Amino acid sequence: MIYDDSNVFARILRKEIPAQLLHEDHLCIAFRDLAPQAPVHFLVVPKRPIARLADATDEDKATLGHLLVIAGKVCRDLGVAHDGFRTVINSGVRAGQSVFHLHVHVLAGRDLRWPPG
Ligand code: DGP
Repeated sequence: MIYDDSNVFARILRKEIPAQLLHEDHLCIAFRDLAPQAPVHFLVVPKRPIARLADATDEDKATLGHLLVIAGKVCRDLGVAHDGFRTVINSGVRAGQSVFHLHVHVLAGRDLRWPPG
């Protein structure tokens, strides 16, 4: 899929619209989800323009690994790592992806059922 940089996460990355930032480094940012599905719900978003996980390539390996490391770090910072958290990447319309800039959802702070939706 061709990356379209008018999506809302591209605009947050360009600081055109605000977000409740939890982390920023040279590869990614993490900020709270606008429509939280758990007491803690944040997104880890790479700075690289990747539309979907389905579009990731070998060149994205380090970035993708970094997103998961940061997911765990932010959970430790928020005090929810010990009790448990869930990471989710929706890739494509049928999986429920609505913003076409790859992102990792991180949910915590309540019991999470399995399988998800
Ligand atoms: P997905 O459906 O997997 O593409 O998830 C997109 C998530 O992005 C959804 O949980 C709501 C969140 N979201 C959408 N627009 C905004 C926004 O402007 N700010 C923030 N912080 N989150 C947003």
